[in-house]
Amino acid sequence: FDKKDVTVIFVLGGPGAGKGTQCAKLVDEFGFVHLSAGDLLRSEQQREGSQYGSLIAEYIREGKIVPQEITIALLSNAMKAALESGGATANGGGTVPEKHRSKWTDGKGRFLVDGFPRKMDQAVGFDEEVCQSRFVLFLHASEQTMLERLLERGKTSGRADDNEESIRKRFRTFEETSMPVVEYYRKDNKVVEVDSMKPVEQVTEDIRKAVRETFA
Ligand code: UP5
Ligand code: MG
Repeated sequence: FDKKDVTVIFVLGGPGAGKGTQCAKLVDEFGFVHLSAGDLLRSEQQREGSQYGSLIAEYIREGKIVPQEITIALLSNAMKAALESGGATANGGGTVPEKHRSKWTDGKGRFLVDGFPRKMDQAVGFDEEVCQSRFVLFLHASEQTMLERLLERGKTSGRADDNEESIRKRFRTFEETSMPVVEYYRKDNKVVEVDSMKPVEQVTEDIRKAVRETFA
């Protein structure tokens, strides 16, 4: 697909910051297509015949970043599929209120890319091979808050990385490897930061406000 036909917003934040939760809310409201890099990797891991299954499982358990080629290919294929099915256009992705349409490049595929890029090589690779993001939404929460959320979710999530040992490794990777990506975009004035420790509805409202201010 053509870069000009897509608008991409990256949604970043530490493990358990609420990326998936907030993306789901924004999908309802703005008709974005939500692509979670972690979800795409988990489903590739489980796909029968995948040559990357055991590699992905190992990286996720260790909280390490899967080689960028794999993740970028999964994302770019998912974007292509959404565009071809019409699922990512203004009319296909959900009901987009009239007042928001021009802001979201009407008629083009609009994507919320959740949990990506989280390493510098991914950021550069995606920019070059797929497209540049319109902006980056950064959800901030303390490690204590994120740890509590993930341990709670771990009781039922079935995620192989929702245990304290993996969570600590994910935190370390986030600080050492992913925060530099956020700082890189900050220098570009592309980051919209929101406090994600408030109740879900309040965070969503703060995101709306911040986005509105950014595009006013
Ligand atoms: N919750 C959410 N918001 C709340 C709020 N405001 N108040 C109270 N509770 C709130 O939320 C987590 C939990 O908190 C939920 O129970 C929720 O109800 C509650 P969620 O929205 O799921 O948070 P999210 O930020 O999406 O957390 P997630 O665990 O998905 O973040 P990670 O970044 O750790 O996971 P992801 O799936 O993105 O990646 C997993 C692994 O895949 C990585 O560690 C890595 O190994 C690999 N990966 C790559 O290698 N490359 C990539 O590009 C991406 C992933
Ligand atoms: Mg998530």
